[in-house]
Amino acid sequence: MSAAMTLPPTALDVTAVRAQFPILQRTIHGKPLVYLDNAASVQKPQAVIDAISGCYQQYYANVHRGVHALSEQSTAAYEGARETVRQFLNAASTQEIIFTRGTTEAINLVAASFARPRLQPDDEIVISAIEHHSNIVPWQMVCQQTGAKLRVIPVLDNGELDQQAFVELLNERTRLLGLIHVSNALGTVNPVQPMIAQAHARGIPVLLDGAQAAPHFSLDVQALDCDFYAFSGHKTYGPSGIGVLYGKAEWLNAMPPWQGGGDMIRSVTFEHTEYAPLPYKFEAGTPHIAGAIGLAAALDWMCSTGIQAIADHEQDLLEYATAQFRQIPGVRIIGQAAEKSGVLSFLIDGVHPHDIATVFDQSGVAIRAGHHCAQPVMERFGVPATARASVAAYNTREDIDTLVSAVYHVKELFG
Ligand code: 7TS
Repeated sequence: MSAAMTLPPTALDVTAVRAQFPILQRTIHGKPLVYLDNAASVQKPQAVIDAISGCYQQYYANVHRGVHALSEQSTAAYEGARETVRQFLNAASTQEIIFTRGTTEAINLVAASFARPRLQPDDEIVISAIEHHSNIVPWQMVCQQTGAKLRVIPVLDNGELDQQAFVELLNERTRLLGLIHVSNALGTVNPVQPMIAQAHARGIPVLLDGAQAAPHFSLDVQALDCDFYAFSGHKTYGPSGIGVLYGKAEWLNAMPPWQGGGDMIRSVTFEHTEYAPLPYKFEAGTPHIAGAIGLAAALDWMCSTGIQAIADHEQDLLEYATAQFRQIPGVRIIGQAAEKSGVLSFLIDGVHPHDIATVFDQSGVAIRAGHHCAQPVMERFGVPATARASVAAYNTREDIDTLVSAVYHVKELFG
């Protein structure tokens, strides 16, 4: 292949993208599927489906164990997947890439192994008012166990974090900043780079929840200089049950293992166990082998499709949808940050979001309605739930037109 052919395209060929997703051929209630629930989970391209079935059909065996050919091939593919993730995040070393079940498990690992042993009573963990529950509850649990306190950066009416309040929250007792990179409920893109710099200026390490950023952005953990970064495979066109924790080697080396078992040891006697080096120290037991291989295929798919091209296309769809929603009487958009990605959360006067989603479904339009595992965000904006449309590479302006028609249909039905 020539160098020119390996360069990612600058603009997205959406027709070609759509042709790679078999599920988009489906009809729902007799209507073509318009899948706009991508923030919950994204559909999978054929390349990912093939990578997973290829693993099981051609070379599957347990990893890091056998000397037989299949185990060696399987191990090479699994470790190759780790290298693909390293490149995707631009981490310095594969030692810093831990495979987990997803974002949730990655954050729980940091809470249990990094925060819990370090926290003293009255120490503080700072998070924001727009976190997903998976970046709230693990810290609450660790606070209960240690006597530390959770402090929360408030959110402004437009969905942006209050930066002045953020700076004032940081103090000599702050032990960690845990921050959502992109909000799943509002779409807000947080200004993580200056916020990390502010925290680091006070010696405070930072964890980023990248579950909603990894599907949309080109990431560089070294440029961000974050201490930990978490994301999920199923939101980046890969399988569910696999995700990633990136951690700086200096922290990971200093942290005790999280779970004990096979694969995370160098030697075991009843008196003493020597742990394996990074990253294996944090991967006890047989991992999700085909999941890691599928995730690598997904990240390869994103890179070859062009992450910037995907991002530009999604931004166009979001702006196209937002402009139309603003024109519809009785429709209110929740989350109007200057910088947004992927997500349009909204309400229709007098209609419960669950009814919106149910009527949409009859038109073949899949969205999510509810609190989006971000109940404090709902409380802050004084709503029990929102309806949420979220875009991916394969969505089109026609999908948005169908969405807008569905909104008018709901208004007619409930008007
Ligand atoms: N963090 C954010 C920002 C998320 O959006 C999600 C999932 C998670 C963490 C948890 O990821 P998991 O893969 O470990 O479950 N968000 C959503 C959502 O918005 N709708 O369904 C799942």
